[in-house]
Amino acid sequence: MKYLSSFSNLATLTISLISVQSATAATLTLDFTKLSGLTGGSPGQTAVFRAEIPALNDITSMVINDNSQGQGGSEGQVSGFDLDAIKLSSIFTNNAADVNSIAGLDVFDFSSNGTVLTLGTQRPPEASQLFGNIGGVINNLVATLENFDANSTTDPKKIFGFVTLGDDGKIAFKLKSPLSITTPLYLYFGEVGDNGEVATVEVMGKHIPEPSSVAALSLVGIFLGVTRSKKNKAE
Ligand SMILES: [Ca+2]
Ligand SMILES: [Ca+2]
Ligand SMILES: [Ca+2]
Repeated sequence: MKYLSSFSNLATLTISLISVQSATAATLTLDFTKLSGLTGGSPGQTAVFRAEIPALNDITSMVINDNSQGQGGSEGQVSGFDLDAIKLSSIFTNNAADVNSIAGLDVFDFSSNGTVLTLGTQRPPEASQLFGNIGGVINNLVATLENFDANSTTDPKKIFGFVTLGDDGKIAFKLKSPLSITTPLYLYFGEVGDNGEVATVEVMGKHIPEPSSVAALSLVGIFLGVTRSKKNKAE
């Protein structure tokens, strides 16, 4: 009976140590790479960037922040980063021309339920509003964030297919449901015009412990469990 009791304590302790470790929340700033070539509508001049998302638990949101420092691109309604589309995929590509045809995960909701747009500022001369939103909410009939299809122009008859964040603006994507990644995935996003505007990308999730750290924690748990059971016997 005593043996069974000690074993049960040990198992409980080991599991609780692991769950404490796996619950470590993190906001990761991702590094990204510019793909070869361009894509988009007509004219199609969307530069595509790829970031690798490491293994994470319960990813709830991603944020794209304009980091152009007021440089690059044009002014007025297209000031700052011009987001054509965003896609999360298990497929790796180096070619912007491929990004529309690779399969994407169904994780984004481009309505106001799944996006929070924080508009930045316009460079003068200012327009009535930044492009691709209505009153600070994404107008996805115009932005089409599921498609790398932007017409890279400020011609009012042709401008289409993206949302402009403004200088220091940002857009947060709340995923449809928390996502766990056990093998790395690729996040692709497009900047209309390929004209020097840049962004930072953040992912909010929880670290998955490395297999080696789980093993180490199990050993710590066993050691503590044995020490504790010896102490209990002495009492
Ligand atoms: Ca711009
Ligand atoms: Ca688009
Ligand atoms: Ca641009």
